Amino acid sequence: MVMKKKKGEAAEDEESGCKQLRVKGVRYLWESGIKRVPAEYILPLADRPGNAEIGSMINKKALELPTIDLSLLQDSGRRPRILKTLSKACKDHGFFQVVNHGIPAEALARLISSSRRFFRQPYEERAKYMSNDIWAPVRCGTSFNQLQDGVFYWRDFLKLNCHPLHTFLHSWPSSPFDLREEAMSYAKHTKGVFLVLMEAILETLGVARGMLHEFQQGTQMMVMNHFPPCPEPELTMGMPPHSDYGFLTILLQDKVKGLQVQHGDQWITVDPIVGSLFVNVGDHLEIFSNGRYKSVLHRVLVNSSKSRSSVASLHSLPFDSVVRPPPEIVDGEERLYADTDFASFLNYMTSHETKHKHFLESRKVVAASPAAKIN
Ligand SMILES: O=C(O)CCC(=O)C(=O)O
Repeated sequence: MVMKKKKGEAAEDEESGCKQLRVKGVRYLWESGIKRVPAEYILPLADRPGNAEIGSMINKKALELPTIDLSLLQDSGRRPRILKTLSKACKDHGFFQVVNHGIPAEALARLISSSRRFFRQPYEERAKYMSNDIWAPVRCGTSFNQLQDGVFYWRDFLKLNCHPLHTFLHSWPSSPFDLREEAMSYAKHTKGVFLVLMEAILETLGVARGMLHEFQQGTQMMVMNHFPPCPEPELTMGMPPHSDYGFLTILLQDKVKGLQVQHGDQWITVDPIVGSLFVNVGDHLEIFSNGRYKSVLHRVLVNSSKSRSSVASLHSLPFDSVVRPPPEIVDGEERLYADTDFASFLNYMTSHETKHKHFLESRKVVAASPAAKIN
C-alpha cells in the first residue's frame, strides 16, 4: 500500500531536496539541466548585478589598469619609478596587474585546464573533498561562505592550503592526474611573485626589509573557482562584493569576463589579459599599513553561455603571527584597526557573513580607544 504524504511532510521533503541540491554545488545544478535559478540563489533586487550583460556595467571611460612590470623592479635605474606606480596603485585602487612575472604562459594555461577538468569530473569525485569545516586543509564547496550565506552564490570552489607544501601536497586531489603537479608549480611561482611584490611594498612603506623572512613563512591558500553557465545571470552572482583577508591576492582568470572591482562608485570589469596576473590588496595589508593601502571590493558576475574559471592565491603572514602596523608606520599616529591574525578571520567566518568589508570593519578601532587585540 502506498502511503500518501501529508502536506507538511511533502514540504519538508521538498525543502530537504533543495538543500541536498544546494550543497552539491552549482556545477551539479547546471548538469541536472535546470532552466531557472532556484529561489535560494535569487538576490534581493538591490543586490543584483543590474544587467546580465557584463560589459554594460563598465564605465565606458575605461579605467586604465595600473600595471607593474615585475622584471623592471630588478633594474635599479627604473625601480624608483615602478615603486611609485605600485604605491599609487595600492593607495588609489587597491589593485593592479602584473606583467613579465616570470611564470610561463603554458604553466598558467595548464593550471586553468586542470582546474576546469577537476570541476567537470563526476560529482562523486568532487564530493570526496566536500566539507563544511573551514579549517580543513583541502576543501571543496559552493557559494561564498556556505555556512553563513543568506542567499547562495553561483560558484563552486576547491581550496588548497599551500604552506608548507610538503605537509599538504599529499592530501590534494589526485584526480585529474596533473592537478597536484600544476597546482604545486603555480603555488611556488606565485609565492615568488608575492615575495618580490612584498619586498617592494615594504620599501614603499619605509618598513625594514628584514620582515621579508616572515612573509616567506607566511600562509598561502589557493582557491580554484568554477562558475558554470547560469540560466538567469541577472538574478544572482558568482561572488558577492567582498575584500580578501590577506596581504595580497594573486589572481589568474581565464578568457571569460566576470570579475569586477569597485573604483569610486563604479564597478569596473577587469578584462582578462592572457599571461598577466591580477593582484589585489587584502585586509591584512590595509591593517598593516594603517589604512595607507586599501583592500578593494570586488565581485564576480556570471553569464548564461560560458563556464568561467579563476585561481586565486592568497598570501599573508604565518598563521600565528599578529597582523599589526610596524612602528615605522604608526610612529605617533593613531591606529585605525585592532591587531588581528588568521585564526580571528576564520572564527569570524563561522559566525558572520563575510561579504563587503565586514571583517575589516569589525577590526576598526573606535575613536580614542587604545588598540587592543581582539580575538
Ligand atoms: O573569479 C574571480 O575573478 C575572483 C575570485 C575571487 O574574488 C576570490 O576567489 O576571492
